[in-house]
Amino acid sequence: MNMAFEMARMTVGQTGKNPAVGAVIVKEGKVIGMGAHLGYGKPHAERQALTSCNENPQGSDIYVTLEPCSHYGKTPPCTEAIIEAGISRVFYASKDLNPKVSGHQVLMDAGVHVDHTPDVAIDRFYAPFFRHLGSGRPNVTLKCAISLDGNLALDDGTSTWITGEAARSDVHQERHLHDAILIGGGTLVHDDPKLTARIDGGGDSPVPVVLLGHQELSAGQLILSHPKRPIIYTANEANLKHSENCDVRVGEWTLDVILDDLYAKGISSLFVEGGATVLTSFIKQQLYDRILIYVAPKIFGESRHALYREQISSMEEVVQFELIDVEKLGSDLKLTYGKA
Ligand code: AOF
Ligand code: ZN
Repeated sequence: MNMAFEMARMTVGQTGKNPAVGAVIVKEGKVIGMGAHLGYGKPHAERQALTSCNENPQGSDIYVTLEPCSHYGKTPPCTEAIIEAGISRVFYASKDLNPKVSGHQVLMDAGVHVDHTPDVAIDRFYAPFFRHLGSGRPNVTLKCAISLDGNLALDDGTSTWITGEAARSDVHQERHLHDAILIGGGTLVHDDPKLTARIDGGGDSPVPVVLLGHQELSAGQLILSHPKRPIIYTANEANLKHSENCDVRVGEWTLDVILDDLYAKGISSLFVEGGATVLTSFIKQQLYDRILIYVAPKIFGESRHALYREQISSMEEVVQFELIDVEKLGSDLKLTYGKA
């Protein structure tokens, strides 16, 4: 199961709305096949593992991180493949809360020995999958880098190199793990960001999403050479001239509707990189699952660039998060929060 879990972990960020799943087939104490679900619409982990078998899987055991599926989706049911292959015993870690899936029962009915062996770490691993499956919206991670005194920039707006190397590579790792990355028009114009994931060995860049409002996208912007086709939400029809390179969505957009729209396009996880106006809207509307705050050991002094752009005049209005994790990255801190 550990091997299966390792494969599932390696494929996070590349399966879209589907869960990352790993499977290992063992016969007479020997690993004879292994596989992972490598992409949305692609064969499931169990079928990948069966395809890779170097001997007849008849009478073998399969270890899967998630309950095998029993429905016709984009692929036929894994239960069928398991039964046809003559596998004797199925061990799975997390129950699939997808209402279409009842692999446990189907396998048992076919006379296969099925063992649900729950594992806290694997259940935690699937929590984001079950969350977006239930909500019908992408999981949202907000990210910002701040000074010790809580500012996103110096008073003159300078914000480059707030955090160090380790924190910056961690951000690229996070980008790699998300399906899409969202910024506001201000950040686009001010920073002209690439929005790619640059990690050792490459990285799978998230789909860039820009909330452009009434602003106009200019032809020289780096985002236009992004490996994935950008999605632009705008109220300005002039942006339709970029339709060849971007998915230009003209209308009066609210964040809820944008999240529904992104989910319909297959985005299951969204990384929001700012700026402050965008972050504030997501926080104010409670549209987030996690907030990552990278804190640099620097004082920016008095500045108009606070993380949250709303006046708070009483303790009742204070925004409260729940601390999930603290990590030291070089001389910076990575604070992970959830909703309180
Ligand atoms: C598994 N193994 O590797 C995956 C499973 O549309 P489909 O056919 O790809 O089915 C997607 C659903 O199947 C997904 O929502 C989840 O419940 C299950 N995914 N199941 O046994 C896998 N990826
Ligand atoms: Zn399946």
